[in-house]
Amino acid sequence: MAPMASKKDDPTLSFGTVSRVTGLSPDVLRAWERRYEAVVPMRTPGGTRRYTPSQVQRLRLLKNAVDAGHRIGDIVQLSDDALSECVVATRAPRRDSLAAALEIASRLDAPALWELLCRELDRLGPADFVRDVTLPLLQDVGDRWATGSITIAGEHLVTATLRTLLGSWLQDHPGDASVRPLLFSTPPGETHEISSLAAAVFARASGATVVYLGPDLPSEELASAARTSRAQAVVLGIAHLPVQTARVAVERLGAQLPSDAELWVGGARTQQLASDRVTWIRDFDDLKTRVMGQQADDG
Ligand code: B12
Repeated sequence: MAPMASKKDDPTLSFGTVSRVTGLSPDVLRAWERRYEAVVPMRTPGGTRRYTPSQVQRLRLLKNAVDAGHRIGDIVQLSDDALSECVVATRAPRRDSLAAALEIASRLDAPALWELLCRELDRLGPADFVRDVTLPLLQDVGDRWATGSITIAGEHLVTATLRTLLGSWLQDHPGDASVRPLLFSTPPGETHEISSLAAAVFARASGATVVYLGPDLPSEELASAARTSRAQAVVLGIAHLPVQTARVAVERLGAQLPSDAELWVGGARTQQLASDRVTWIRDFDDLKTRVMGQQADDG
């Protein structure tokens, strides 16, 4: 039998929200549960379904694999990792564009890199562009940078181009100004900004109103910005900062933020920062789930 929901501790989502977030129609979602036990949602005392973030994530993986041409009955037993691999295998064309971007960056051809990335953004849309091009490209650049197979100039060109492209997409897509925004930044000392910017674009593409403040902001500034903008949450991205340093910054900010503003953290080792005050954002899918959950709460 399905366990009972504990809504207070667990940011569970309703059936309707899960249907919207995953893109699965209510009929398909019900059929996947009934026939295949794709997930077993919790039930409120009144019998209403509630879904945990990890169940939503699993439904997304299943949908991606089905969209990629697999039959639900063949894949429903696979682990999350195996499902991700199914999907990655169908994204070969994007890997081609990553290889092209790296080759162009290594000969420092700025206009060609701009053109390629603009084309990919148009073709894929912002959410897929962030997840399937921006993040893997930076990871590849990082690997090559570490082994010396791309120059520092090549790495800087990729970062600068992505920052301009994602920044201008945000400028061109302002959210609803009457909605309380999510503020994106990084803690003091964290100059790696692209994953925070990418997260802001992803959240905007998922329907949130966002304000991107750039990296490396003192907590006093962030807290004051949250008050000024009546932020729903401040979202910090962390790439390199040691956990202890990040913890001090995050706790300080948590104490300074208005009580109705949440504090979310994502990125390397940030799971260790989770507390009653601080919500750990596992990955971009989790970010989307929480954005949609907030919209459902507001609506
Ligand atoms: C570009 C880059 C820089 C640029 C940054 C420019 C800019 N404007 O952002 C510059 C040149 C400034 C730079 C400087 C340094 N860098 Co650097 N840099 C990189 C590089 C190549 C890409 C970083 C990036 O944007 N990654 C983007 C994404 C793909 O990776 P990510 O940050 O890990 O984020 C992932 C998750 O953590 C998550 N995530 C992250 N944030 C968030 C937020 C939310 C809300 C969510 C949901 C998820 C999420 O999403 C991503 C996808 O999974 C990486 C290599 C790499 N593999 O990442 C090195 C890297 C991060 N740098 C590194 C280092 C060591 C440095 C320096 C210390 C180098 C030096 N000796 O000076 C300095 C540090 C400066 C400082 N004080 O912070 C190391 C960090 C190692 C570590 N973990 O400790 C890396 C990994 C390179 C390496 N292989 O050694 N760097």
